[in-house]
Order: sequence, then C-alpha cells, then structure tokens
Amino acid sequence: MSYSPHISFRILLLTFFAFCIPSTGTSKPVMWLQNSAHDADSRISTVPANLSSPTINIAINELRNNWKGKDVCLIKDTRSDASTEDSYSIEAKGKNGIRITSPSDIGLLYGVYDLLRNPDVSETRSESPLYSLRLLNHWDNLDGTVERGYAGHSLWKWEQLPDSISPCYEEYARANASIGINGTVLNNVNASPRILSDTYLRKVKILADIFRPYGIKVYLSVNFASPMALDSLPTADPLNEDVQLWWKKKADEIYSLIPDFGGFLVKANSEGQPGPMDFGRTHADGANMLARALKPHGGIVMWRAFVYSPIDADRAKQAYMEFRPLDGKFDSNVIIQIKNGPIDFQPREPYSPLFGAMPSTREMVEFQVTQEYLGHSNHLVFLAPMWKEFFRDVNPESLRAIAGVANIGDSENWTAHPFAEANWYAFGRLAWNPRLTSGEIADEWLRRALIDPEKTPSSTIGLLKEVMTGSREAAVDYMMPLGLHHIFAFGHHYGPEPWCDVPGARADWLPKYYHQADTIGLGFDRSPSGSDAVEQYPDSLRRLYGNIASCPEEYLLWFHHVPWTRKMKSGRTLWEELCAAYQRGCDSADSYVATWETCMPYVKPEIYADVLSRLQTQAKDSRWWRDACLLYFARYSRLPIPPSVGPITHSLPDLMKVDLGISNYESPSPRLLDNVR
Ligand code: BDP
Repeated sequence: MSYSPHISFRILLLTFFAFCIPSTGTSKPVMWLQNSAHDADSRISTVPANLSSPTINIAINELRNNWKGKDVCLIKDTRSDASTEDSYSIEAKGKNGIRITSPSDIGLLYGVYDLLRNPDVSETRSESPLYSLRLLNHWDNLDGTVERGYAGHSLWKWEQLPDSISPCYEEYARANASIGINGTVLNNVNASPRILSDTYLRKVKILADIFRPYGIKVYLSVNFASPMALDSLPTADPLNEDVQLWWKKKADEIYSLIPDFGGFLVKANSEGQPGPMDFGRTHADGANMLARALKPHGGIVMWRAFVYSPIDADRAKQAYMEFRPLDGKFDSNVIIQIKNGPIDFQPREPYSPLFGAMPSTREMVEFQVTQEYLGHSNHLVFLAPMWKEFFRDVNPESLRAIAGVANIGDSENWTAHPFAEANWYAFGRLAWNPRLTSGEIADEWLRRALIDPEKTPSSTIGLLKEVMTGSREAAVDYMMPLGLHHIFAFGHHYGPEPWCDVPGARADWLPKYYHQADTIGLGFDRSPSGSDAVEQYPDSLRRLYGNIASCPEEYLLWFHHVPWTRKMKSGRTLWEELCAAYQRGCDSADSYVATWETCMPYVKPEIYADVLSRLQTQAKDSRWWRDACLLYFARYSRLPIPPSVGPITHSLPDLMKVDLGISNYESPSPRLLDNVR
C-alpha cells in the first residue's frame, strides 16, 4: 500500500487558526450546529506535519469539540478515484475506528461534518457533490440594507472592515461549510460600482481570507458601467479597447489581493441596470468581455437571465426570447444563471423554458431562499418541496451550478424565523445532492436544530415534519392556488393586492396583467390561442400545458384563461375549487398553530414563543389572503362564496385601503399587521 498521510484521533495537537486583526461582537452558531456538541473525549497525540493546514485544523477542532465516539482517522489520498476534490468516504475501521478518506483537505472537512450529522457508520458511504459550484447570493447593499432581506441588516459590516472583524464571519463560513456551500456572492445584484473600488476590495479580501479555510470562495456582483462610474471612462461598451483594458486591470488587481477569487455575477439590462445593450451589443458580448478578463486567473462569470425587455411580449416569454438566439456564443467560463421559473420566484411557477433550450451554453439555476414572495420572515414555508418540484422537471445533471438568494442577516438567530434556517440548510443539502427528499432534509434539520430526538416522541417529530413538508403547498393554497401568480402588493410583496394599480408602473409589474380576471373567467392565456408561451417548452410539455383539458391544475391559471363555471377534476367549478383551495390553505395555517402548541415541552421556551407568535401571524395572514382574493374575484365571477368557506371577516373596501408602508427591506411586524388589517 502506498503512503497515505493520515491523522489519527485519539489525538489532538491543535494549531488554532488565528487572525491578527481584532474581532468585534459575538456570534452564536446556527441552530443546526448548536445541538451537536457532546462532551469532548480528547486524548492527545500528534498530527503529521504534512497534513496540517488551516482546513485540517478546523476539522480536528470540530471533532474535538463535537465528536464523542470511535477514534477517527483522516486520510488524504490523492490517488483515490474520487470524482471531485470535494468528495470523501466514511467507513468503519475495525471495531473502534472510523476512517474518513478524501483527495483534499476540504473533502476531509466535509467528511467530518457528515460524520457529525450522521454518526452511523455501519455502512460505508461515499459522497460527491453533483455541482462543483454551490453558491449563496447575498442581495446586500453597501449601506447595510439587504434587498428582500428579512433577517435584519447585512452581515457584512463594511464600515468596520478591514480593521475590525465580526466573529459572525467565521461562524457564517462554518455553517456553510457544514452543508457543503462553497461560494458566496457578497453584494446585491443591483450592484454599486463602489464594490470594485480599491477601498472595498481590501475589505472583501479580509472576508475571503476568513472564508478560505472553510472552502468558500468569494464572488462579487458587478455593475456593468463600473468603468464609467469609478474612472470616468466615456463608455462601458464591451467592444471598446479601453473598457476591456479597464476590466483586465481590475481583474489583475482583484487577484493580487484574492488569488482564489471566484468571479463576477452580473445583472445587466434588467430593471434599470446598465448592460451591453445600452451600447448596441449583446449579452454575449458583455459576458465574454468580463470572462476574458477573468479567464487567465481561473475566474468565471455568472450572467443572469432575469431580464425583460421593452418588447411587447408576454413577460414569461422574454428571457427565452432574448437568450436563446445567443446559444453557443458564450465563452466557456460563462454560466447563464436562470431563475427557476420564467417570471420571478412566485409561490408556484412552471420551470423556465430556458433550461435545456441552450444546449451549447452552460446553465445554472437561481433559487430564492429569502421569502420575498412567501410571507417574508413571518411565515413558516419550507422550500425544499418547491426546489424538488423544479428538479422533477429539469434534470439536475443538465446544470453546471446552483445558486440561492440568501435569507441571512445580522439578526441574532441569523434568519429571523427559526424555521427559515431550515431553508438555508435545505439549500445547501440539495446543492450537494438534489436527489435527497424534502422529508429527509426536514427530518435531519429538525433533529439537529430544533428538538432533542432522544427526548421527543417520534409522533411529534412526524407531525413537525408534516408541517414542514406541507407548508409550501399550504402557502400556495392561501396565496395563489391553481397557477395564479404575482397578485402581491406592489413594492414589498407581502400581502394580497389583486386590485393593485399604480399609475405609471409597467403593466407587467401589476397583478391585473397576471390574473386577467373578467366576467368570463380567470387566468393568463398562454396557450397557442393566447400568448403562446407554451411554444417555448419541449413538444410533450407544449401539448400538455397548451391544452386546457390536459394542463395540470396546479398550473391551470398560469397557462389558461378559464371560465368560472368550468368543471375541474374534482367535479367542482373553477370558482368553487378556488374557494376550496383558499379555505384549505387557511385550515392548514390554523393547524400549524395547533400542532406547534403540542410541541411546547420539546423545544426551547424562547424558540417556542417566537415560532408560536409567527404562526399566529401566518394564520391571520392566510385569512387576509383568502378574504382579499375571494371578495375581489367574486366581483368578476358574480358567484357566491360557498358556506364551507370562512367566516369571511374582512370587507373588501377595508382591505383595499391597507397600506403597510414598508420598504422592500422589511418584514411587517405582527403589531403593524394587526393595526392595518
Ligand atoms: C425581484 C426582486 C428585486 C430583485 C430582482 C432580481 O423583487 O428586488 O432585484 O428580482 O432578481 O424578485 O434582480
């Protein structure tokens, strides 16, 4: 057998990873890392010098603090046939030992986190992530606000960096590494050019240094007009040589500070952001120009497909129309980052037809972990089922990478709603292995983060798991059942406003554009006799979705304008079905309060009280949604709300006056909601 350096653990001689810069503030671990600590069983031995590295030291530290079991031996085997650097295997070694093997230090660290998650080594397991790029996207602004962030302010304390360092930074890296996330885009896609200034790059460097031992690379969102904003170039035309040189020099500067910098994320020609089309060029011209500046250093460009142009086409068709003609024109270090659905992170959307439509182009998916359209940090909505639904329709193997818009802020528990932490967790776990089921992930998180499995009856765990795995469907029911979409209040996207009208706003920012309610029926006709958006899907789906008789009911009002009295599969009319769905959503939200009350003995009192109050808000909100939508749509259907629904406690004129007065950085507090509803 050839030499494999290893570390044996009875062991511990730790070189602690230390920073010379002072730390500020305190930080407690995410919940899923709090409960794993056991009494340490530390017997001392030595670590082979050639295996010592900051990453290995973290692995050792994690074992020392959190593992009490058989001896663990870490083996770095660079000859292994493991498919990626990040892969590892865990096996029992004799009666008293466990062996973790990987070709890399980070693979060993991932193996340690896996062992802490699942100490059962009765069967050998080998793990390898499906994606080599597993990224969080922070929509954090340099002034500390977070676009669509509902967990406080930004984690990044830009004004304090680089001189003072919050301990949250390392705890953040640890949490991410423990679920396999290996990249982070630090700033909002609506990017300030200042992030590329020398001052900010020095701050970014500090974060990159902290994250590196945890296997996390730093990326930045860039503003396409940065050369104009930062250095007064007269243009940002990607074919202009001075512009190209500017980006090349900027890339050189970044890599001199951060040698393993990941690359750029770009929102161009979308919602007022500058882009190559401002200069008569294409997305490919713009993306390739940046990609060529990064290429010598090994960096990539993630170019977003969230665009909608001024062309007069159904908004659901626009990204496909703009990008598909460019297939094959992007450089090899460009990946097109596409939101899961064709519109915008709605509670339910069919998958974006751009997936699979560019066979000669690298594609990645963007999910939204933060709950912009799903009750912010007030509602319990476990998102794994939504992401699994996407992977049901889009083969995970066809994608190159995965990104999730983060739901993390500086709130004390990281995500504000304790259950929102499960979405961060689920994103990481699915980014590693999209084949995991929602139930498996919910179970894992519950046992690690929320309850002590040894003291909690399995029936209680089962009920909580049911709440989690059913919660997304419940939210769809009480917000936008049967394929309805985008009937949110303008701006903050929290409550219902199907009537919303904002003078001067783009038509496709307004609910009426999407629901198309009239006296005949409800829904957006995207069939061949309507906008023909179905034409962008592969043949079998085009036929399935395009025909009102075969279209799955969950997408019915997405693809069809359906008469109020049309019979549904249940035998009910559309109107009755809509009423039943809203009521079902309310009943589910009520049942979550009741289920949670039975959990009181098994969760920490402060978490119990916090979740209870949020669930009560969610239940009230569900009735607000039901009453607003049904009373409003009844004006068009001219049909009575059946007695099985309700009691309807609000009046439509009152609901139409609701104005939360919040920005897109805030979640409404329960008090505010009580005052306005
Ligand atoms: C929408 C958000 C907006 C983002 C935009 C994007 O409402 O705040 O800037 O997406 O993804 O969902 O660029």
